[in-house]
Amino acid sequence: MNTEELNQQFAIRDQLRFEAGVNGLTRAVIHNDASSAEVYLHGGHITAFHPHGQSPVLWMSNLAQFKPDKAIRGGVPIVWPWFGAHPTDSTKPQHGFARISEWNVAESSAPSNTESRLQLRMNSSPETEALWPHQFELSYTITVTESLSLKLTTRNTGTDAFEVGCALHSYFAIGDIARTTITGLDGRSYLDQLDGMQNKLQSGAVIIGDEVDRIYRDTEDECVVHDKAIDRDIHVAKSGSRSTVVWNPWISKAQRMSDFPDDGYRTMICVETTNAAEDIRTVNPGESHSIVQMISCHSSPSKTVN
Ligand code: TA6
Repeated sequence: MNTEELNQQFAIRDQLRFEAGVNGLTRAVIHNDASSAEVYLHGGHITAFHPHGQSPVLWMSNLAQFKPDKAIRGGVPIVWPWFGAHPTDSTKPQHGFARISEWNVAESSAPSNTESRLQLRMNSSPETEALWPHQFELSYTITVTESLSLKLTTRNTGTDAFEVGCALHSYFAIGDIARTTITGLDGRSYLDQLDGMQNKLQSGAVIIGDEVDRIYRDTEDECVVHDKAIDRDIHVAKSGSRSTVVWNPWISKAQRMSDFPDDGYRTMICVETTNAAEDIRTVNPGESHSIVQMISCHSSPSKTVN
């Protein structure tokens, strides 16, 4: 559908419309009395979430390439149906193909002037089956209020069970990585992707002073990104997931990524709601699995209220 047809069928007066975004890629622009947001149909990719009165919650690379065969750098990439490299074929796209596919609009609604909902959908096709030989319907429900709720549902529409790894790979905007900590993972074990997937134990808050790439295991807990530089706490709650990934590329990896500014590591942190490592899920024929991430902002308690 072109933007005119999308607006005829799904636009919501004063809350939701479609337009040509960067490089002409179609995006939904959401603006209600609570927040604003942007969602590209390319990759089903949220590129902005901005509660009124707050600074942007999601980090976006100023070098992001809005190209059909490339994932957008920043925002919330959808990693699906495998996390990381394909388990047996390294020629297949890193982090699966959902984030480099064109999604369709299934529904839009505005339950109130402070709540906007958009559902995107992606179905299996000959192209997807060439990469991953299963039939599926993938739906993504985005609910924008003063918080952001993301629900990714995998339905097996085929006749054989399949395994899915996935992530809502959220990039959060912070004032300064040196003044940021992450709580909610104390006492959890994690696989260190930078040290041969060694199993290690988290003690206390996560402090970032170098490249970090960890799959935290067996946790359903909410994480909080404490951003002391701007006195903000970003709460990342979840369901349908028992693994959480924390990633910051730090200096040298940032320099190696062409779509990532060299100093970008200072103002971003990824806290990802995942089904990764041993948390991948089996979906039987006719059944579904949903993974949900709920993002909300609060002024940090240390902020003096006057
Ligand atoms: O989620 C962490 C991670 O798997 C890292 O290893 C790093 O590769 C990051 O994802 C970004 O991956 P991408 O394919 O988007 O460059």
